This record gives sequence, structure tokens and C-alpha cells, in this order.
Amino acid sequence: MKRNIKEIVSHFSIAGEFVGFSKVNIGHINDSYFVKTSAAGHPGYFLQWINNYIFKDVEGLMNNISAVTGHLAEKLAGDPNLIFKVIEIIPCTDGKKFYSDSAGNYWRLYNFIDNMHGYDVVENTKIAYEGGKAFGIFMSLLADLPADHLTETIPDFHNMEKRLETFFHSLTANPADRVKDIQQEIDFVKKRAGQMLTIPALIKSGKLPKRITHNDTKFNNILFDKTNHAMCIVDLDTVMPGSILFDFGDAIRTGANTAQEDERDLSKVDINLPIYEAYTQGFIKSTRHTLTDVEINNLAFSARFMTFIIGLRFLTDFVDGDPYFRTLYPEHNLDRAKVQFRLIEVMEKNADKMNEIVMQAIGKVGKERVS
Ligand code: GN1
Ligand code: MG
Repeated sequence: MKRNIKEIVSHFSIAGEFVGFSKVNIGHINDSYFVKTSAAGHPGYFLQWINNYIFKDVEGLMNNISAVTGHLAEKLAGDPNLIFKVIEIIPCTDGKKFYSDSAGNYWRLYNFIDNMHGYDVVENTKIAYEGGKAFGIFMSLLADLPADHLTETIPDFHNMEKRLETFFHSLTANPADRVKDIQQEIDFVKKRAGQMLTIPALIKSGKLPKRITHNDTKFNNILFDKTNHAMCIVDLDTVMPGSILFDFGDAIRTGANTAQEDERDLSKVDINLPIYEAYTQGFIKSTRHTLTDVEINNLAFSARFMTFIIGLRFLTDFVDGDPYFRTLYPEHNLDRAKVQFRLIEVMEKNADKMNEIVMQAIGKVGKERVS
């Protein structure tokens, strides 16, 4: 698809004149570009094509992001101890929060957060601790944003019951004739489905509280500065009511995996326990004041829960012929699912250790608070 980026950018209120752009290869859903302008000393902009197949209500989505970034900016302005940055929506020349072109494509522009970097694979425990703390602070800062200010940008996003139902429907429909290739993975899913449904049961019964959560806490959605302080949480498309388990679990799925999400050599997939421990300590330090016993008791398991739900989504997309996640080759989604399932197996072997680490971190914070 040929896109006239200069023309698209001309619909936004930017500083200076458009000078050029480059494609940024990040994420599986939206398309991203860095835009440079002539404004002296300006860091530039981050342009995104919003995937409307996935985000059906773009207006609701952008209103959410506006509510969340506005709330965060207010909180940060009121507390000099919180050194964080917030992404900022750059409005269109007509004042709207996004631009829709004549072909039905949706576009948005953010300020570019410069001099920052992220991690697909976490290099050391200091970075993991910082990341855990940052996602915990992010959630704490949003705790008093009224949930009715947010729409559900993707309904049933982490609803395991629905995800399983969809998967089994896809198996029956078999639109891409790929079911024959995944018998082992189907068995894997069936074997664990019952255990995975314990979390939605706790949510339904009200035993697990609903909070405003990020819902896409891939470790690379945390930006770090040159001294490796976590400075900014990005990708706010799925901020909506959810469980804290979703945010903890997804960060472990990505940050504590020793391999890439789509590694083809499964022997490289393992859980890095020191990284897991450091992330857990950082996260618990910044959320302990609000965590309930049911949340604490399920924190370690949430890593398996989130790895399962995302593995299941990759596998479903493979069966469906890849309509959802961007893929670079035909088995890409299957390879991603295989990595998730291998990660679950290694986490199952380490389940007691992972629980112990949570309890130790709770104990440590408890003591710190007393002294
Ligand atoms: C998608 O596009 P990206 O990488 O930010 C997906 C997440 C998955 C992730 C898997 C809206 O996020 O839920 O965990 O891929 N986002 C959406 O890597 O579906
Ligand atoms: Mg995302």
C-alpha cells in the first residue's frame, strides 16, 4: 500500500515543516513512522496508522488515550518525585485527535520521546527491577481515573473463556486448512484449559478486583533513558479495566523469556529466574499498598496464564490464516505459539520457585515498611 506520509502529516498541527520520515518496525498491529520536521531542536513526531480491523472504535480508542495521558500528566505535574514522561497526542488542524483519510484509513500523531531505548530481551536484573517498578507505578497512578471514562477498546481482550471458545470455533471452521499441522498444540491447550479457567472464575465472582490496567505490558513497551531508568510507558491502546494479573503476567512472558517471542530454536526458550525475581520485587514494591491476597496468591501463575492466552491467540490466528497479527512468513504465528507453549512448560517446572519468589518479595516489602 503506497502511502503519502507528507500529505497525511499535513493534517496535523506540527511545529515546523515536514522534512522526512522513516518506518519504525515495532509491534504486530499498527504501522509506525518517525517524522522529522524543520523546527529547530524539536525531537520530531511518531505517526501511526491505526489498525481499524482490530480497533473498531477509533474515536473511543483515542478518547481513552486522551483521558489516560491527561490523567498521568496531571499526576506527574503534582509530584516532583515522579520523574516520568507521558506521550502526548498531537491534534489535527481541525482539532480532532486523529485523522481519517478518504480511503478509510485512520492516523494519529504523538510527540516523539527521544533519547530512549527499549528491550526485547532484558539484559540484567537492574533493568528488570526498574521495569517492574515502572509498570506498578503506572497502574497506581491510574487507580483513581474513573473506569467509566474509558471504553473497552477490544471487548473480552483477556477473557480466557471467550478466547478458548473462539479457538475451538476456528478449529471447526478450519478456513486455511492448517488444523492438520497443530495436533500437538491442540493437545497442549486442552490439557491446560481447565486450570486456565480458574482466573476468569475469580474475576466473575468478584474475588479478583478489576482495576485500570495497561493490558499490553510487553517489556519493550517501557522506555529507558541512557542511565537505564524507566522513563515512559508507551502503547496505551488497551488501557482499560482488567486484572493486575494481566499486567504482571505479560511482562514476565516477555521480559523473563531468555529467547525472542518468535524464536525457532525452542531449546533457547527458558525462564530467567533472576530477571523474574528482580521484576517481581520492583512490581511488588510499587503495588504492595493495594495488592489483595487473591492477587498475591495468583501472581506467579499469572505468568503462565498470560503466556497461555497469547499463545492461544497466535495459534488461533494461524488457524484462521493470519488475519490479526502481522506475519513475515506462513508459519510465523505457529512459531510464536510454540515459543509461548514451551515457556509455559519451563514455568510449570519452576512453579514452586516462582511462587516462593513472590512471597519473599512480599515479605521484604513488608519489613521495609515497618522499619
Ligand atoms: C500485540 O502490536 P503489539 O506488539 O503492541 C497485541 C498484544 C500481544 C502482542 C504479542 C492490540 O501487541 O495483545 O500480546 O501483540 N496487541 C493487540 O506480541 O492485540
Ligand atoms: Mg501493543
